[in-house]
Amino acid sequence: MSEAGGGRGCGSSVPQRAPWSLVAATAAFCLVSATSVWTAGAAPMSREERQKLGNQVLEMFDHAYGNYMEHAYPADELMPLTCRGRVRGQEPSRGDVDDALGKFSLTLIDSLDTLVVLNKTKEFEDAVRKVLRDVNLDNDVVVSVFETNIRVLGGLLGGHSLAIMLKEKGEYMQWYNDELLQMAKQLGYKLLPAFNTTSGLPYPRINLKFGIRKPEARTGTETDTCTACAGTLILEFAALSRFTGATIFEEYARKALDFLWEKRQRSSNLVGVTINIHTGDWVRKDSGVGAGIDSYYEYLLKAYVLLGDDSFLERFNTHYDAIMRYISQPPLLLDVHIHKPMLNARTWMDALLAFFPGLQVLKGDIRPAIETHEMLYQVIKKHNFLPEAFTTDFRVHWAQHPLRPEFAESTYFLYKATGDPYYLEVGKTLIENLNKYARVPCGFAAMKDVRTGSHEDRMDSFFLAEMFKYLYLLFADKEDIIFDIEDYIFTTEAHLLPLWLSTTNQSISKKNTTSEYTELDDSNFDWTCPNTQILFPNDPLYAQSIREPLKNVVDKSCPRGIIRVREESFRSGAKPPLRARDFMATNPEHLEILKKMGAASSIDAEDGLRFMQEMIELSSQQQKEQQLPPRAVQIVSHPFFGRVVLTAGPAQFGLDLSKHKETRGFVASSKPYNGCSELTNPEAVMGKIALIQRGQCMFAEKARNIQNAGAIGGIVIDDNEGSSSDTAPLFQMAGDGKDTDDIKIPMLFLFSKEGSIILDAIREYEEVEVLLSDKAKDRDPEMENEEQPSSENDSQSAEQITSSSQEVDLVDQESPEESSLNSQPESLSLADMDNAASVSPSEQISNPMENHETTSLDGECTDLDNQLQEQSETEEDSNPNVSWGKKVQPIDSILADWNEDIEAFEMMEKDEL
Ligand code: DMJ
Repeated sequence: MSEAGGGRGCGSSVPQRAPWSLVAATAAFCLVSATSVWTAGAAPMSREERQKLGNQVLEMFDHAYGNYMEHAYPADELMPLTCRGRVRGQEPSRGDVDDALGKFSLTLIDSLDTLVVLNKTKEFEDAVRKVLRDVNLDNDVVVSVFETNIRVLGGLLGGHSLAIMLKEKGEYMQWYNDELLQMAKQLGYKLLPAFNTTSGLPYPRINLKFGIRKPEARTGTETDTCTACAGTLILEFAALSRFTGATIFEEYARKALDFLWEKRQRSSNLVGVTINIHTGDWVRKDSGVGAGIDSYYEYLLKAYVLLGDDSFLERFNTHYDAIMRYISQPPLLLDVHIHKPMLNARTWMDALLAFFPGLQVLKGDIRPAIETHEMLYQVIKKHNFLPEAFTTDFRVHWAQHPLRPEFAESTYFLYKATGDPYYLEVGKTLIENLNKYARVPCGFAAMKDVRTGSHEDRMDSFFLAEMFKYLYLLFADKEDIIFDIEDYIFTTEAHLLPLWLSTTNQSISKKNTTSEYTELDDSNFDWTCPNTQILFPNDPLYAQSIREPLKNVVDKSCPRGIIRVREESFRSGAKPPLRARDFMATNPEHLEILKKMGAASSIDAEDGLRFMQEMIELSSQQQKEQQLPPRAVQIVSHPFFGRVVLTAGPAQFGLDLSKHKETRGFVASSKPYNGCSELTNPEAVMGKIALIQRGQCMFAEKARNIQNAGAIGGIVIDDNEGSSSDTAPLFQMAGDGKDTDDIKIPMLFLFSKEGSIILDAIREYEEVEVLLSDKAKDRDPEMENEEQPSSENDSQSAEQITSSSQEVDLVDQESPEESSLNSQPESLSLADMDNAASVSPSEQISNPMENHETTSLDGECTDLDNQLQEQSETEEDSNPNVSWGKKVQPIDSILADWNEDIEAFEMMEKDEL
């Protein structure tokens, strides 16, 4: 494998072709790729086994891509549960997530270079022809500038990069004449009006047809954008400029980056999550490496690799130093305040930060990469996937998982850097989990709730752009790929850009930029690469020794306070500060402490700030924990075999599925369908699970009627057409205000969209069997034994592959926290109150304010926690930037700070990733 080459201090002078031409985005830019030197630790994986896994990835890609092309194309995305295309405007809006959809066959464009990496050259050629024939970039639709850049512009450029590579090889794409590049240029010009701000930061959204200014544009009034949104353009825009010679794109992207750099918080060198595009003021002053900022950092380092411009590396190193000083609390990465970087801003982490270990590998900082990756892997082992957000004590904070690729990306980079076969085993687990829990007959479905295993009718384009690439490359040998992957760099969407661009059309570099990098003292910057002999000092067990102490980090972790605790005052005998979780409004001593906070000294002010933050976090955590634990309706009969899991709401009466075993049975529609009177078809529902339509009488009445007819359970389907758990909050079906003890059968509620999946299945297959439970069960042989031996299509052959890969016992893997969660009285979250008001009086829902319980935060502390605690003490003691806490602030400014922080917290709670 190749060595890092080029650049300052990395062993050789600037090479002829590209500063990092041997670096390869596929391996650590500063590391010798170590795949061949590994001799001990995790058992090596044979070539045969790696090939088998690589083939499995190919088959999975075919299943995802084939179903998209067959059932969704030319729509932007596949809806894998209903097996059709997602067309914006035809489905209920999902908010910001829909801004990626521009009616431009997003998944096809995002998949282009994946086809070549996976050696599907013929399919690539067909796909390029389809893009050129069918895709229209001039639709009257408002799209996200960031998403359009990374997925569509990046997809077209990645496609072009590999098209010219193939053409040069002389076999495929001989007809190709830069058509994808022309489309990319057209799109680039469409995005440029977004940069028409005094700051040079782009508007977050643009209308593809009307731009920003025109009244028809329906956009252009936004004032804020996220840092990643403004700072993740340089690779695509510079590539476009260098491919075409049109310098304007690179100039605009550089200007936006320069502005962000200017606006960094000068004492911490951190950036906030959102910024005002006109004034440059930070709107959200919390700072992490995940949602909202992530790829800004990624693009600084990769811009240096691709463009060879030192200023990007200087900036990256400055930020990286700040990240490692404040945000990195190994193995955690926790958001902090940019002005008060020793204050953690959250008690949870988001799934997007899983890319960071991969970036650390590219930087050459392997130890923390191994640590964070291992922590994330432990979370995955607990929940099968990385939940969108999880707390510092590793409980689920947001339970969705839209098949994000970041963890696979980091796994790949770590494998390339360490050669440790452990990472191959990690990849194997990812493959198994995808097949076991996310695979559905028509593609792969996002997880709606990793705790119940329920699905969402969603397969994002990044799943094809990134996940399959990284998984395939993880198991591939050099000869398995038809070109040298190390000649390219991965964009944040894993699109490939050739490193030779660094020496093409260079004249625009630094033109019109305001970079101040020359003024910086670069004595702290890493200009040299870590020596792998020191990192792995003849010790192939190096990576393992870093992982070992973290093996039980998730299971045995202790809750961590949201603010690193100021320990020195305890040591000097002072009373420990009042913590929000201990506060009692009836305790006069507590009230006295509260009064003092913020008034007397900076220490009290610090306690006050912590207390307020904790209160907000605690209350939000409590709300979350009391949110309704959803139930699952799992279709277990052919051809679903347990693969489709629908999110259902429970009832306040009847059999409680969280306490009892699941109920399994065939479904039958009741007559009358509303179930409001004695059933006229008792013979049809006897011993089955009755389907009843919502409305016209109380839920309990429906339940009694179907129970009297002999049903063993009931599913109420919403009569409000188009409703879905994707867009409406779940609620629990209330009783009728009387004694409902007579109702013994389980009752679940499905919104109309989920209900129609069952009704469609009945129409197609007649006999449909479902499992009602609180958590989807792993497929068991019983679910499988009806499977057709002769596979007629991709999905069936795919089922066979997965069924042979693992059969798992029906073990309930519920964690103690989850079981306490599930056993809590069910109630709506406060956020659901508005919606509750619209529920008809006959179908009341429970009062969220009743049964308000606090989940215990106590837990057994591990050595690691103590170590972490000690580490934070040390950091704080030695950190020169903690001086903010040592000044006495006037009360007004403290209160203003409090308000600012409270607002920031409130906004964070509303976050969408
Ligand atoms: C991708 O679209 C890109 O990786 C982006 O930078 C953020 N994450 C999504 C996938 O999770």
